[in-house]
Amino acid sequence: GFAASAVTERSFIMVKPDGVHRGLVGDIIKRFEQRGYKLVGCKVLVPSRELAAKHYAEHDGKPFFPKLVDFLTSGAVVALVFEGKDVVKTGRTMIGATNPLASPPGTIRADYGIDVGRNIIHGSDSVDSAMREIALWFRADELANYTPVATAWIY
Ligand code: ABT
Ligand code: MG
Repeated sequence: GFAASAVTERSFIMVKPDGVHRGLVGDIIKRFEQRGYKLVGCKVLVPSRELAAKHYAEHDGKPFFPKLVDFLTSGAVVALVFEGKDVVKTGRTMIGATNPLASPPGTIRADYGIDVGRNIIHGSDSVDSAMREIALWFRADELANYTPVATAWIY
């Protein structure tokens, strides 16, 4: 309704090196903006192996882990934080399945990818993961607190 609600759920979204090299950054940000999500963090960096390994700590020891770290550190990524209602779950729905070939049409991975090792984008898989990942990739003073004028038309 017309009362501005305070929806503070946040997700960590990252355009992976393949997405940056292919020029998909603008399109990915646009999809989240147009859905109604608020961009509160944004930076471009080439991740260190230490940062990549911490990000994917849940996969440490699995056979694909070294290649995964190689891939994530192979170029620039764009680290993003989006905020808004149900952004963690809805972000995962917008992103699609881990394997782009199994991802439904209209999802980011299906629209741009065909390989599980080049799946363009990361999104936090739970609110707890989001908090861990945001703290890993951003300092508190790198996140912006503001109320967009359009909020009353989204909520
Ligand atoms: P992320 O958003 O990158 O975490 O992907 P998602 O949560 O959809 O899938 P998970 B299971 O977390 O995969 C992490 C990365 O590992 C790659 N992967 C995964 C493989 O290469 N082989 C595998 O068998 C599995 C399970 C895919 C994911 N990203 N990349 N690049
Ligand atoms: Mg994951």
